[in-house]
Parts: sequence; C-alpha cells; structure tokens
Amino acid sequence: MTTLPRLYPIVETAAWVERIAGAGATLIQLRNKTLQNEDLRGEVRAALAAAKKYGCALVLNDYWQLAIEEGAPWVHLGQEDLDTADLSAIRKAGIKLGLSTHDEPELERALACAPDYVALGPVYPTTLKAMRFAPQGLERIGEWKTRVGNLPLVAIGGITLERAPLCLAAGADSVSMVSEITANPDPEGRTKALISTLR
Ligand code: 3NM
Repeated sequence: MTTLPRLYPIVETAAWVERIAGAGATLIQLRNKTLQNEDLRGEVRAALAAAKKYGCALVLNDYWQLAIEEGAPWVHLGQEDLDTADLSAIRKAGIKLGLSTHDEPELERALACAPDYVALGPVYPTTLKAMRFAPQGLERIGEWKTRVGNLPLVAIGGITLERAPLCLAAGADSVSMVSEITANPDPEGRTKALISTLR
C-alpha cells in the first residue's frame, strides 16, 4: 500500500517544482492548464528533472499520455478524464494513480478504478477553481476515510497552515493546496512551516 507524505503541494510550473521541492516537499503535483504541445512537454520534462534532483515524486495532472511518454511516477485525474483515460496503459507503465472525488457517485467510480489515493474536495471554499460542489466540511473527511479504508485520502480546497492539522485529525492522510503556498509572500518558508507543523 502506498503511503503519502502529509504535505502535497500543487504548482503550475517547473520553476515552482524546483522551489518547493527545494524547500523539502516530497510529493508535488504539476497542474498546468495553459501550456500545450511541445511547450507542455518541455515543462513536464523540466519539472520531472527538478523533482528528481530533490528526491521528490512528481504527480502530473491530466496528461496521462505525456506521463507515460516522459516517465512520470504519478498521474492525477479528474472524473471527466476517466471517460477517456486508458487506465490499463497507465498501470502497465507502472504509474501510480490519484483520483478526484466530490460526491458519493464519484467516490464509487473512483474506488472501482483501484487508485493509489483518493482526493476529496473542496473541504473549504476555494478561490482557485470554479466548483460546482459546496465545501465538504471536516465531517465529510471522516466519512470518506471510513469508505476508503487503508487507501490514502487527500484533502484539498482552501486548506491553510491553520486548517491542515484539522483535516489530518478528521481522517485525511495528506493535505493538498495551491494558494497557501504559491500565493504566500514566502512560499519556501510556508512549505517548511507546513512540513514541520504536520510532522
Ligand atoms: N481541486 P487552493 S479544489 C485543484 O475540490 C483543486 O477537487 C479541488 O486550491 C477539488 O488550495 C482545488 O488554492 C483548488 O484552494 C485548490
């Protein structure tokens, strides 16, 4: 069974992977919604190289074919991606898989895919992404943990340094966030503070 580090930052570029892995994060997701084609491939390569340099595992959001081609260790997919993703090709490449969930039907569907973690969001209101789901609240984390059992559960959405320990106490194995790190005036310092708070 896979175990995840308690802190799981999400960043947009390879330069951010370099900074946040350099500050000690050991699992980072590259989530880039703007680059395409060879620019995207170049960014993924650079992110993989930066992560490797620090012994950090890189999770590539969305682009499972690129993950296979470029040798990413992890892929994260949303429910929409599950309509088209070739899960057996992902598995055959030895890539670990994380899946987003927001309600019961999505959780059912995710569990049927035998992922390596399940993410639940948004736990708190998030400004990063337009969501059609209301904030889940902490209690829901406990419900999800009961459902997923030993499978690692990632909490996401509006999570801050102050809220992160509450998410872990509620049953999450790991906390994922964007703004709390990348919109902080001192992203490296915030990463280090999160790591030591969650230890
Ligand atoms: N996925 P922040 S919430 C990328 O609920 C993402 O599935 C979510 O950003 C989900 O930490 C979210 O800035 C945004 O709130 C997280």
